[in-house]
Amino acid sequence: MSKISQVFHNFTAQHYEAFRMSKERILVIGSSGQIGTELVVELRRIYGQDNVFASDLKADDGSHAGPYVQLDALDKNKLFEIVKKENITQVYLLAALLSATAEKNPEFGWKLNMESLFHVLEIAKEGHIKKIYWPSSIAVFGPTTPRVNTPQFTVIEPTTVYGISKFAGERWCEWYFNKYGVDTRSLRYPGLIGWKSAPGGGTTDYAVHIYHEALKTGKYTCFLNENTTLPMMYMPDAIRATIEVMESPADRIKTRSSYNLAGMSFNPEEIAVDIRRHVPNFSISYAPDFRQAIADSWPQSIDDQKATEDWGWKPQFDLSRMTDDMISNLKNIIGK
Ligand code: NAD
Ligand code: AKB
Repeated sequence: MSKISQVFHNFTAQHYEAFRMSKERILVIGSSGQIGTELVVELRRIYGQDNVFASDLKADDGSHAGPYVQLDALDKNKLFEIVKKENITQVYLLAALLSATAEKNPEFGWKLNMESLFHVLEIAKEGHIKKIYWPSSIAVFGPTTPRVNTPQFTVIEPTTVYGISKFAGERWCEWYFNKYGVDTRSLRYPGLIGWKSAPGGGTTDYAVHIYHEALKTGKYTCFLNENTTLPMMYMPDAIRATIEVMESPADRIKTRSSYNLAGMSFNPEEIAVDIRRHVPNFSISYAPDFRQAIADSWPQSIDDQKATEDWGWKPQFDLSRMTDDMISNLKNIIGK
């Protein structure tokens, strides 16, 4: 069995050989962010370095191992130019303002999150792109949604700018699929946690910062209160889910808005207790800010049965396995 197929349990070595031979040309928009940094590496491993184009608003800092282009996702002409010039077949659109940042800049949050999606959907509708990945979020849910084991199909009344934009985006993805056959795929990610990249302005960011601070200073002040249970996922699971949903045969993707996706659920006190297995004197204090209200409007846990049934989703990391991996990798970086 190849190394890749050991990681991606859904696919065999033959699948990966087929992906490598498939001549896919992939553009990742927003590639310098928390997810893009890791996703690009994985996509390049599967499809070949030269077939995966990283792109971001940020200028090329020379750190990219493969092709990189500076691109504003709001610039449709330049986006179209790149798609045509590089024969792009798949776009992963990751550029967005996340929950906390969008709440502070609602107009621009709405503009970026919606217009960038329209540009990609329109270019796909005209037949220039075969497949689109666009992430949604647990932020689509609101205070009227059942909070425990939130079902795939339920009341959806988001109360944040970010959640409203994600919900609208889900409806547009489904509409472009139904109306024009655009092959849109999407996951409602929970809060994502990884050691390779920094989070970009969300309500769940504390669950990354806490590991860094535990190792650097032995203490952390959390902007959510101790009982705030939220759905979370370790980045290797999220990257695997993303590539699995994109590589599943089209007839297995029965939900064209966005799939619920679950990994684990915990609150700040529980993650602190788990970190103490490695850093016994770690202390946590609480100073909830405006992000508390956002977190209080989101689910505590997610029912992702549909993703399991349709394309075989299964998470691999729970809290303790994630903590072990985060701490051992961060120790190498931080030098403890
Ligand atoms: P991030 O903020 O870390 O990264 C976003 C990247 O997009 C940044 O590198 C930024 O420079 C870039 N960007 C911003 N504006 C741009 C523009 N106009 N043109 C091109 N690039 C631009 O975000 P992330 O955490 O990597 O999230 C990626 C996607 O996944 C977003 O749609 C987000 O809503 C979704 N998501 C993330 C999480 C999470 O926990 N990280 C959870 C749910 C959903
Ligand atoms: C955020 O907190 O905004 C993101 C998300 C769950 O969408 N991490």
